[in-house]
Amino acid sequence: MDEGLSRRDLLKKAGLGGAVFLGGSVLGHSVQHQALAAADEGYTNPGTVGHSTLHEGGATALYGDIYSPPAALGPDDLDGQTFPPVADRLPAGSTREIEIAVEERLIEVGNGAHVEAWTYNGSVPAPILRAKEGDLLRVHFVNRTGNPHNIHFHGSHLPEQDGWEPVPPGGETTYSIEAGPSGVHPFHCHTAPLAEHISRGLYGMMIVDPPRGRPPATEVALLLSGFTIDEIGRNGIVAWNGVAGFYHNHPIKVPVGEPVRAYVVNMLEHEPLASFHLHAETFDVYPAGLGDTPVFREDTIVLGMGQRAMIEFTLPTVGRYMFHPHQHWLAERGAMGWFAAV
Ligand SMILES: [Cu+2]
Repeated sequence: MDEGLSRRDLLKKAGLGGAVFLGGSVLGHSVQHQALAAADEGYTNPGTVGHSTLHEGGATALYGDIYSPPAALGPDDLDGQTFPPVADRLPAGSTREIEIAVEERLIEVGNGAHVEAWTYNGSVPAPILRAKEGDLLRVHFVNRTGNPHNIHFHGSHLPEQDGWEPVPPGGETTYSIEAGPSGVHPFHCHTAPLAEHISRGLYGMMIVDPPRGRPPATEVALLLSGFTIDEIGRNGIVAWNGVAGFYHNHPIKVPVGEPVRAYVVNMLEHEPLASFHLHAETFDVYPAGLGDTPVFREDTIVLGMGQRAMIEFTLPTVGRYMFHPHQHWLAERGAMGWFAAV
């Protein structure tokens, strides 16, 4: 266990040594995003105060101390999880080699809240995977822990490549999966007891692009999950992309008047249902990201465990648009966030 590593170090490490598609960047973010960040330098959420006040006895943090992000995390430190990598252009039917190692890490999921996590490639959630429909994924899996683990992908693939069989400590295997259908699919450990293996951090999302791609948009990834803090079987912290309150303190900047596409995944263990609610605007919903026409339009979608959606919207005026699960006890444990249309 690398107890000396901060969350920031881990994210950096994941960016350098995480799952790698040969010929493509996994954790890069778009040029467009960089331009937005530059245009809105110094944006802060006026409703949030630092944690030090709380430690000195003043209960001024909006949702409590551990529900704020670690003090060491800066506004850009979650970019690798927030902005999915752009799919590289390989010929149709290409093979992508992916390395995934299970490692134990002490991670900081909220301000001062540390979790003994089981991770894919050092981060929770795992680095985002991206492929094109029909690509052959060769997933080289190594278990560098003292417990059995594995990796099971949602979507369609051969049943013998389904990843439910445990890989023993020190063991390795290779899964061969044809990416598809196009959409957004979670992957997670499927070793018993499942609730523990998932709530300790073994999950992530894979975005599968249709062969001809999708229309241009600013793309955002939002994976909801939870962490055990003081009571087994209960989410002491609930977070988007693994860090409590991150998007509350650091709104996700998107361009005003331009299309936004968000991949929203629910991996929240111990809760029968979660949801995603956007304030002040509605969005088109593609359940599981399937198909190329939206199925309905909403401002709130309900997601069971493992369910996900691709949503598309345009924020018409400059301002902050709140998002959170509409189960407010989940929002208040760290899953509040904002889009900032700039
Ligand atoms: Cu596991």
